[in-house]
Amino acid sequence: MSNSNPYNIASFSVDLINALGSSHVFTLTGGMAMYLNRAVAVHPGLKAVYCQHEQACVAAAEGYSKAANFQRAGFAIVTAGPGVSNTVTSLISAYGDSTPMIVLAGQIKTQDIDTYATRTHGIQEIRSQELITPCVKRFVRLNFENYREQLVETCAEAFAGRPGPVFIEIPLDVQGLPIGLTPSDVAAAVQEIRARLQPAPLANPGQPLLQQALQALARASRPLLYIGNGVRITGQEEVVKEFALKWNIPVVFSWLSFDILPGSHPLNFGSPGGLAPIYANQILGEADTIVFLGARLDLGTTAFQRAEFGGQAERWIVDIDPAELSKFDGMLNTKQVAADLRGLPEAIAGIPAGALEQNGAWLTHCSELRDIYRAEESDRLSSDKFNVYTVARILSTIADDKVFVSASSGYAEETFTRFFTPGKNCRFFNGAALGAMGMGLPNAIGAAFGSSKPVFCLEADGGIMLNIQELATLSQYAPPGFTIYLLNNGGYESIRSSQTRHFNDVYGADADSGLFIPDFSKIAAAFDLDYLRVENAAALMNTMSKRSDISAPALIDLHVEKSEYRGPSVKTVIDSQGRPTTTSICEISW
Ligand SMILES: Cc1ncc(C[n+]2csc(CCOP(=O)(O)OP(=O)(O)O)c2C)c(N)n1
Ligand SMILES: [Mg+2]
Repeated sequence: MSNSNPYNIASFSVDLINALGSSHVFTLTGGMAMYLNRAVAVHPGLKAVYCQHEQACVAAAEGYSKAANFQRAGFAIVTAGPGVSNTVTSLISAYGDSTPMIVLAGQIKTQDIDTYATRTHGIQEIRSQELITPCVKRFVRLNFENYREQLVETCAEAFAGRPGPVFIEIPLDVQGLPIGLTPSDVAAAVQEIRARLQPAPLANPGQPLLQQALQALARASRPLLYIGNGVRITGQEEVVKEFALKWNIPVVFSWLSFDILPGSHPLNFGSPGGLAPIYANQILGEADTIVFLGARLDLGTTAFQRAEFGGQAERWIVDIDPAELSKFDGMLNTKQVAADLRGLPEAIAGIPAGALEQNGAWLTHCSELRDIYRAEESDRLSSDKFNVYTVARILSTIADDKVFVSASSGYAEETFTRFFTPGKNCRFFNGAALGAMGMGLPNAIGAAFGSSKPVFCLEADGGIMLNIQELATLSQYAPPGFTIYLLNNGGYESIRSSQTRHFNDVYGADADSGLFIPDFSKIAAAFDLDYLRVENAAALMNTMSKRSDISAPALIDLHVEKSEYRGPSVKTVIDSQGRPTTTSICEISW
C-alpha cells in the first residue's frame, strides 16, 4: 500500500488496481497526472515501467495481460490531453482482442473543464470522453462524491463478461483530494469487485443450449471443435482439452488461441481461414457438426465468407457478446448460443459417457489429410533461402516454455503466425484484431513483466520504427532472456508485393521508393543493446544456442529474403463489373 500522506483518491485508485493483481504499471509522467505519478512512485509493491510514448504504455499493458493469460489487468497511467490521445490506437487494439485493462488518466481541474464547446480551452484539455468512449468498454470521469463506487464498478467492468479496457479519468483536483479512507479499506473494495464478477451460482441463461451444443458434438460422426480465445479468457483451456480428448474430437483454432495445444498434439488440426494450411480448411469443410467456442470469426478468418465457414455442418456459435452472435442471424443450420464459457464444466458433466473410439475413422481421416499436406508443404518450401518461413520453423524447435510476441502486420504477422508451431507451455500472441504496425515491441516489453518466461519478440524493420523509442525502455529494464528477432527485408515488403501485383509499381515501401531504412546496428548501439546480424539459418541456430534465459536483451537483425511465402490463401479477383471478390475458402491455393 502506498505511504503518500495524506491518503488521497490517486493513491486509493492505484492501491486498488494493484490489489486486484496488476503487479506493474506502464506509464509516462505529466503535470495533469502528478498525484497519480506520485502514488506510483511511493508505492512499496507496485512496480513502475516508464515507457517513452503513451501508445507504448497502453500496448505494454496489453502485452502484460495477454502474457498473463488475460487473468490480470494491464495497467497504464497517462497524463491529460496528448497523453490521452496517444493511447487511442492501443486501446482499440485491446478492445478488439478483449484484453482486460485499466487506464488511469489525468485531466484539468473539474471546475476548469470546458462547457463552451470551444476548440481549445484548458491547458492540455481535450474532449477525452468523446474521443475515448468508442475505444473502450467504459469511460468514466471520477468525482469526489462517489469516486469509490465509480472505481469499483469500472474496475469490475474490465473483467466482466467479455473483458476489455476501461478508462478512468481523474481530474487533478479529484486526484489530490484527501479522503477518509485508508489503505486498509482497499481490501473491502477488492472484495466488492470480486463479488460482482462471480455471481453464485453462475448466472448463465445460455447454459441449456451450451449443453445441447456439446451433446450434438458428442453424437456427431464428423465433429469439430473450434476453439477461440474466449476459452483462454474464461480459463477453460484444460476443461476443453480434456473434453476433446475424452471424445476424440479434432480441434481447430483461431490465430489468438492456437497455442492452447502444442502443434505436435494429435488432435491439433491448425487454424482454418483465408490464409491457412489446406488440411485445416478441408476438415472444416467436411465436418458434420462444429461447435465454435468464444471466437469472433472476423472477416480475415472467414475470408469474407461467414455463411460458408463450415457452413455445410450443423454450426453452434457460442459467444458471450450478443453483437458477435448477431452476425449469424438468419444463417442456415446455425444456432447462436449466448453463454458464458465458465459454464462448460457443468455442461460437459451433463453428457452421458460413451465409447471413446466413436470418432476413430473421422480422426484417422483428418490425421491422414494433415500428414499428406504437411509433407507436401515441407517439400514445397524446403530451400536454402533464409526467409520468414525458415525463421518460423527454426524458432518452433525451441518454443517450449517461452512467450512469443509477433508484430501485428506484415510478414512477421502473417507468415510467422502461419508457420510457427507452438511448443509445450508456450504462449504466442500478437495484436490480432487491429493489425497495427508498431505494437510488437511494446506488447513484448509488457509480456516480459506479465510472465516469468523469456520473451521472443518477432518484429519487422518497418513496424518497429513506429515505436523504436521503446528500445530505451527495453534497455532500462533489461528483462532477462528478452530477444528481438527483427525480420529485416529492406522495407514494407508485404506492401511492396501487393503494389507490384496490383499496379506493377512501388510507392513509399522501400529504399528505392522513398522510405529510409536505418542501419539497425547503429540503432542498437544508440540504445545500448547487444546486436547481431544474421544472414542464414546456420547462423540463426548458432546464435540461438548461445543465448539463454538469463542473457541480456539483444536485437538480432535477421536479413531475410524479400519475396515471401505466405502459404495457401484465398485470392482477390476482380469480377466482370470491376468489383473485388474473394475466392472460396474451400479452394485456397499456393
Ligand atoms: C499503423 C499502421 N500503418 C500502416 C499499416 C499498413 N501496413 C500493413 S503491413 C505494412 C508494412 C509493414 O512492413 P514491415 O513491418 O517491415 O513488414 P513486412 O511487410 O516487410 O514483412 C504496412 C505499411 C499498418 N498495418 N499499420
Ligand atoms: Mg519489412
